[in-house]
Amino acid sequence: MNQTALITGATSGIGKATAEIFAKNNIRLILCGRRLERLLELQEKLSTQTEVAILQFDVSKREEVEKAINSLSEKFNHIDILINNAGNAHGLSTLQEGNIDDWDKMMDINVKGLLYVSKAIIPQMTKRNNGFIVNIGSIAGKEVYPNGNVYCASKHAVNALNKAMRIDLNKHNIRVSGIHPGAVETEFSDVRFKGDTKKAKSVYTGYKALQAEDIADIIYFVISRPYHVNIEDLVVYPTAQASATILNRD
Ligand code: NDP
Ligand code: 8X3
Repeated sequence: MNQTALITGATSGIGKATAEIFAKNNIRLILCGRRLERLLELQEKLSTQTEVAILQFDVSKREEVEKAINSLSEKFNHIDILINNAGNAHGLSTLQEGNIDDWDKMMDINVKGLLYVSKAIIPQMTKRNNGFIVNIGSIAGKEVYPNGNVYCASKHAVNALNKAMRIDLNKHNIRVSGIHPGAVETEFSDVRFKGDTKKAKSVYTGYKALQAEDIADIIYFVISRPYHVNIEDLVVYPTAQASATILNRD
């Protein structure tokens, strides 16, 4: 085992599936999220395959981020791969009807959270002139769709920050990749619709949505290329989806 990855949002969906495929491939793991029980459960499960540390923190709380990352033991404090995955949509409505608390959450978690975590980890990568950052964006960062406004803005920011990292970290030999999925069947829509499971389920009915494992496979492919190969940007749709609003349902 010679690589360590820190994954934000490892308690569910894409982050959890990424932890699973990384564990299978013997990558040492630092699993992050707010839900401690889930972190402990996953740690126990994956510890049969690799070494696993957990960090419970809210990415949008700057001090929590710094404290958590500074608390890593020596064994886990050499992070080769950072997967900036934590994030969600909160609400789906026009701007004029939008909920400002939802806007704050999306900008604080999806944008500022990604920055706080990156800022805490990048210095060790620049010092070593080595490292890999994978930013999970979205098709919402490539186009704007009705009622998506602030979530789309947050993911456009992730897309911009991904490009900015490529530029700023270039002289430090650090690889940076953005992965931008379309519809993935996770807890994403439960969060967006605040626990309205019927509404959430309807997002994924009538076609085969991407599964978290599909994106995790791609993340593993991206990080396992030879070091001189950097896949900058990938947009990944389910076959049935042509854009955020064009879905070929049964
Ligand atoms: P899930 O809701 O299943 O997972 C979201 C993860 O983010 C959870 O592990 C959650 O952990 C973590 N998270 C959310 N808020 C915070 C916070 N404040 N602090 C720390 N962790 C947080 O959704 P997905 O797996 O689908 O989403 C993962 C990423 O993929 C997100 O960035 C999302 O925007 C993006 N994406 C998703 C798509 C989809 O259709 N599902 C499509 C395109 C992009 P916890 O609650 O334990 O803190
Ligand atoms: C999640 C996909 O289309 O709901 O980022 O924005 S979408």
